[in-house]
Parts: sequence; structure tokens; C-alpha cells
Amino acid sequence: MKVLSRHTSELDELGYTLLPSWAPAELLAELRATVSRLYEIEGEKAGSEFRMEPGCLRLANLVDKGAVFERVIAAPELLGLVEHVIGPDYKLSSLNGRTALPGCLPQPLHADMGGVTDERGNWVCNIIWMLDAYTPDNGPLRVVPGSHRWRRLPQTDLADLRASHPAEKLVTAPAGSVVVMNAHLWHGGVDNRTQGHRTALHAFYCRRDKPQQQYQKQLIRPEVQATFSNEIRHLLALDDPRNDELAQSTMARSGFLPDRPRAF
Ligand SMILES: O=C(O)CCC(=O)C(=O)O
Repeated sequence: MKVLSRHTSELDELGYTLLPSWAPAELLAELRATVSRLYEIEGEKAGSEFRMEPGCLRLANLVDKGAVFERVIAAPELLGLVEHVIGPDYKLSSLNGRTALPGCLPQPLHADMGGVTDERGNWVCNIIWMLDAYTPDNGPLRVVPGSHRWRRLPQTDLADLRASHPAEKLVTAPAGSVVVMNAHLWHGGVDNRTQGHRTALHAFYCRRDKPQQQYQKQLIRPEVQATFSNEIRHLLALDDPRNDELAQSTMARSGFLPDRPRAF
């Protein structure tokens, strides 16, 4: 898969790369409409298949909830960047939505799944799709460039979530932009100091020898699974006995929210 060398160098050096205004307008509009509809339908239960987060709305298990999300998880250029980070042996770990509500607190800096690189290297990659613009005030992403190579996790003072890391940078960009991130990078959403909502999708991938954050085979309804192409089935590890075994034996992990046993 052909990917731009600027993005691959940024992923190597900084641990993330921004693709400004990347999503076509019609896709962005459909994603925004679908996410709003899901929040309305799911109400207080939104996000409950995985985690709730104070000050935010969340959605989980999105591949089950609209064919439009297949375009998010399987965009060829973006998968080329996932492959650059993790190698060719990757699968989707989860697809979630997250809306930072007015007044929400910053997330602690974290690495996704609480993971550092292992003897085979990187094993997590996250793609953030900005359905709203990320501005300095509405709860954008902060990152600590280069921290994906440090092989340790941030020590966060939970009593002072607003404390900034001396090397952190805010990632801001127009709606429709996409950030591809080596998810060992120290990162987190910051506080939303505006009156507006700020929504993003997180398409999260992991190496195939690691457990999925959300066990897609059990979460996605059989009638939806029946519509998938072979490519999507492979990406979701629906026919992969090793993935079934991994799902039996692990906790559902986020990176900063407490671990809990898998309910599914
Ligand atoms: O919503 C964002 O921009 C970042 C959120 C994040 O890092 C997370 O939920 O792990």
C-alpha cells in the first residue's frame, strides 16, 4: 500500500501524524448524522458495552451500528499507516465514539491499553477521526512527541489532571481531519472550555497476537457479520481461533480507565 513518506517519518520520529481535512465532505456528514442518531437512540446506555467516562459521551461497538463505519476502519491509505506502525499482522481492536462535553476534565496522559512496546516492537495504533474541529479550547488531543519510544508509562498526578507535561503539544485541526498515532505515544484529550460538543471516532488497531479491546465476534450481531466482505472479516478477526482464545483470557483494558473483566 502506498503511503506518503512524510507521514511515515512523522510516525517514526514523533509518534503521530496529522492528515488535515482528510475525510470527504459527504462521508463526514454521514458520520456526524449517524453518531448523533446513535446518541439519541442509546441515551444513557451509550458506551456501556465498554466504558463510560465522566464529562463525556461515548459510543462503543460501532462496526455493528452502521455500514458507513466500514469506510472508517478499512480506508486503504490509513491501513497503510497502521501497517507501518504495527506491521502487516494487525486487526481492529475497537471502534468507539467520544464526545468531550462542555466542562469535561482532561484525561490523564496515557498509552492505549496501558501498553509499552514489547520484544517485537509496536502493537497498538489509534486513528482519531475528528468529526468536529479540534480547537485549542474545545478539548483537543495532547501528545508528548517521541514518547512512543520511551518504553515506560507516564506517571500522572490524578489530583492535578490539568498539569501539563513540559514537552506536550496540542493537536488542532479542521473537522474531517485524521490523526494516526502510534498508541504507545503518551497522549490524552484535554478539557473542553467551550459551550460546544467536540466529537471524534477512535479506530483502534492492534497486532494479531494481542487481545482486542472489544471482542468483535461476540459484539457484532450475526446478521451484520453476514454482510461483511472477506477483507472486513479478516480485519475484525472473525475467523481467527487465536483471537477467540485471547478474548477468553483477558481483562477489557483502556489505558486510563480502570480495568474490568470482560463481560463479552
Ligand atoms: O478524543 C480524543 O481526542 C482523545 C481521546 C483519547 O485519547 C482516549 O480516549 O484514549
